[in-house]
Parts: sequence; C-alpha cells; structure tokens
Amino acid sequence: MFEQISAKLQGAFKKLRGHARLKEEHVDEALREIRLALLEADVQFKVAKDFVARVRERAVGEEILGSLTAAQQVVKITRDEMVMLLGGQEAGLELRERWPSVVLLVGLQGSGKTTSSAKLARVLRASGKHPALVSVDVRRPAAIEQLKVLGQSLELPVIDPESLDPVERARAAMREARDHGFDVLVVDTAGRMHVDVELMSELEALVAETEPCEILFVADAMTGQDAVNSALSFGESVSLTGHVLTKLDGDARGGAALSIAAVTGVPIKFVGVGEKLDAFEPFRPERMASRILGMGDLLSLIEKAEQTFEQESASELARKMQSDELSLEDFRQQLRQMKKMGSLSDLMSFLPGASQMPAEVDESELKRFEAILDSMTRHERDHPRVVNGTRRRRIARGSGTVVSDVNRLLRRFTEARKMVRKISRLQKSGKGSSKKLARMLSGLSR
Ligand SMILES: Nc1nc2c(ncn2[C@@H]2O[C@H](COP(=O)(O)OP(=O)(O)O)[C@@H](O)[C@H]2O)c(=O)[nH]1
Ligand SMILES: [Mg+2]
Repeated sequence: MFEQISAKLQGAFKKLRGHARLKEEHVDEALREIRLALLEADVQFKVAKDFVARVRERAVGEEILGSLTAAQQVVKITRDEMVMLLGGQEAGLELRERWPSVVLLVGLQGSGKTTSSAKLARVLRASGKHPALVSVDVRRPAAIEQLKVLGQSLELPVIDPESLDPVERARAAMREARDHGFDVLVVDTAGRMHVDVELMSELEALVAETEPCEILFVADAMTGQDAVNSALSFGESVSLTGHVLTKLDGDARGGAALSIAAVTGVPIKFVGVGEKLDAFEPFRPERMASRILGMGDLLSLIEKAEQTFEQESASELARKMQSDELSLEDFRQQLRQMKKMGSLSDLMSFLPGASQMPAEVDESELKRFEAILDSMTRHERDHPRVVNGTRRRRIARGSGTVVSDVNRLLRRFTEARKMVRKISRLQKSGKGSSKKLARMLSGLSR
C-alpha cells in the first residue's frame, strides 16, 4: 500500500536529516519534494498545495530551525498535518436509537458497495448489534443474489422483499427488520458507471423513505481523484456522512485517501483491505499517516506486541538493547516470542522503512535458526564471540543443519543487533514512548 509515495516522502525526510543545521531553504527543498510526491500519488492539486503551505508555516514559524532536532520536528509537523488531512480523529458510525437504524451504501458500480455492505454488517454484529442486509439494486439481476450469497456465507440475515422497486424494497425491509428485531439495516444500493440523474433521484427517494443515519460513499481507492470527484457529485444530491475506501490492498497510490476527507469535508470511516469478508477495518488517521510517511504502523505493531509479550522480559530486553548487551540467548527468546505474534511477514509490513527493506522472510529458516540456537550451549548463546569454526561444525551437526546455516544465523544476529541499536538511538532522540518502542523492538529479529 502506498509504497511509491512512502519511498518519496522518506527520501525527502532523509535529505532533511542530512543537514547539520537546518535552514529555511532546506525545508523548502523538502517541501517541494513532498508536494511532488503528493501530486504523483494523485492528490488533488489544491489539497497538496494547502498541505505544504501549512507545514511550511509551522516549520518556519515555530522557530525550530537551527535547533538540533529541527529535522525531526519538521517530520513530526508533516505527520501531524497529514493526520489532520486524513480527518484528524477516528470517526465511527453514528447510529440512532431507532428501529432500525439505516445505513445506506452508495457509490459507482464496482467500487465495492455490495462487498462492503456485507463486511460492515459483519463488523456491526461483532460490536453487539443485530444487523440485517437488503439490496435495492434492481438494475443488475445478479446483484440481489450476490448480496444473498455473501450474507449467507457470514450467516447474516439478508432480507429479500418481493418488490422490484428500490424504494418499496427498502420500505418492506425496514418493516421486516422492525418485526424481527434487527436494529441496523444495511442497504446496498445500485451503482452506475458514471454519476447520472436517474441514479441520483433514486438515491434521493431512498433517503426520503429510510431517513438513514449514515450515508456512506464507497470509493475505490485505486481510482484516485476520480473517486474524490464522484464523492463530490454524490454529495450534491444526498448528504454523505462518511466514506468507505476500498481496495487499499491493491497498488493504490494514496491520492483518494489523502484528498477525499479534505475535499468533501466528510471523514473516511472504514477501509477495505482485501476481497475477503474480514478484510475491513475502521479508518484510523494516525495510523494511515504513519504508514504513508513510511514510519511503519508502529501503533499496530505495538498493540500486537503488547498482546503477546511478557512485560518483564521485554523491559529486560529494552535495557540490554540500550547497553548493547544483546546476546544470542535474547535472540532466541525473540524468535519464540515472534512465533506467538503471528506471521513474520505480517509484522514486517509494519516495520518502519519496510517498503525499502528487502523483506525476504522465510519462516522455515526461522525454524532452522531455532534448532541451531538450541544446539548451542548457554555459554555460547551468552557470548556469541566464542562460536568459532570448530564450534560451528559441532552446532551444525547437532541441529541437523550445515555450517553455512550457522554462519547465516550469526550474520543475521549481527544485523539485528545493528538495527536494534539504530532504532534505540532514534528512540533516545525523543521519538515515541521508550517503553512501548522497546517492547516493539523485541519483535525485531533481523
Ligand atoms: N482487493 C479488494 N477487492 C475488493 C475490495 N472491495 C471490493 N472488492 C472487489 O471489487 C469488486 C466489486 O465489488 P462489489 O462489491 O461487487 O462492487 P459494487 O458494484 O459497488 O457492489 C469485487 O470483485 C470485489 O471482490 C477490497 O477492499 N479489496
Ligand atoms: Mg453491488
């Protein structure tokens, strides 16, 4: 997701950090690059321009230039402004106390309305609601069936009134939902290839009939500014309350994500990150900003780490990392922890700068590493330096591997130690809560 813009922005930041004394012209140079990166990602021209102007105003205005941490502060300002651009706060659904609360999903054909309807109902159920689904897409004969199939696979109720008139279907579904005690009705509407008058009047009629609490515009993130423009057109006819940004798992460049809230004044509420029905998440501006800026999804990683880590060993590890005492014994413990945390490649995608790192993570290699570490003596693990040629041969034999495997493990260990030091320095320079970061770091093994 967003690899290209991430790489560009990181490039700009790297240059910034390269200056010993940051001057106004260095900031301007970085901002030019940032602006270009935004435009290349298909961010709307005015959005990009205003964004850069805001960052500049703060970066130059807050008298940080010349200070030792000037570059970091510019990065931080950029990040903060990007969070604002993405809507600032996380915005959830606002369901009313009425039976049923109606959530209308609207958008162009193929944007992901039907899929997102089912995904959303699933999320609502998980939060304790009793949702039902209805399709009012009478244009395409298969559309009603499609929603039914999706609903069935999730064991969610799909109401299918007999009428083939959208408004009548909605009315009947509301009645049925009320009768059966479904508190939220998710309505999947028809789309078109383009915005047209007929569609808009159909939507207006549906809104008048159902008085929805939420009208969510479903936008295909891959279509960049086009998605933003359609959202604007839809917004002229019906008052949108949020966006669902789909297909973020594809190679979307970021333009839609970065412009749609700013241009329409309506927040992104959910994102679709895959075809599978569980690939759907609440939209979190902070995390998205960190991702786009290539800082990795630190928060996600920390959360994941927090779920699995024993506090004690983590803080011990943190202490060691700072004092450069990291041993193979720690490395071994990390590997074990990591197995508990789930797939390594998953984690890799969260790491800062992961988009630039060759992420060749081989899970079977990890198993091999574990066997090798098990074949070492405690003394060897505590003092990796003593592991000479003879010992390497013995360890390889004992673990059913070959010497080159042992060598590779030792090399990885050295790399990991370097990386850990690097990040721990970063952290000392004032980024992020040290405990959390340290805990996160214990998840790194290379
Ligand atoms: N990769 C990916 N595909 C998606 C996502 N959301 C929807 N799709 C796919 O996009 C296509 C169109 O989706 P559909 O829900 O039928 O769109 P609709 O015409 O707006 O109802 C389908 O093939 C979906 O599987 C997503 O978040 N990621
Ligand atoms: Mg559909």
